[in-house]
Amino acid sequence: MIKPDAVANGSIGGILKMINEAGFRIVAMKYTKLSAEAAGSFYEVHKERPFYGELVDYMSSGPIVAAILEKENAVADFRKLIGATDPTKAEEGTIRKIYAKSIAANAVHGSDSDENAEIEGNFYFSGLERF
Ligand code: IDP
Ligand code: MG
Repeated sequence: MIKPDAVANGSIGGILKMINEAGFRIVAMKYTKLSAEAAGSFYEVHKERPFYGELVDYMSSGPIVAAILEKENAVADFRKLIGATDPTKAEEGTIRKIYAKSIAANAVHGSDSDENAEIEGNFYFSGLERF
């Protein structure tokens, strides 16, 4: 996902360029907006964490870009491309280092396992929306 802060400040193109240049294939993509309920459900695994309410408010605050990306070793390679959750700790040249504003508004989401990538892909896309 490209998160609301990055969409709002015109970073969609720059982020997609980095994703393309890193060798990911786009299987599905959409520009959409999460309701608070949908954001709460997407981030259900974090519901006990202190920032959950803030995260749900933020993720439903404006449009996002959702995509399914394909590549050999995609989960690990995408986490490497986006960098650490906290942009002040992200490596130079990573998407979050370049585009993220804060630990909460950190520009992009990446799945943390193949299993969650499957779940999160199904959250946004039906089979007919994948190419
Ligand atoms: P990740 O996105 O790097 O996998 P997670 O720990 O899974 O990081 O947290 C999910 C999202 O919750 C983060 O991307 C960020 O938007 C938000 N978040 C994480 N830690 C904090 C925090 O300490 N304060 C506010 N928001 C946070
Ligand atoms: Mg995570």
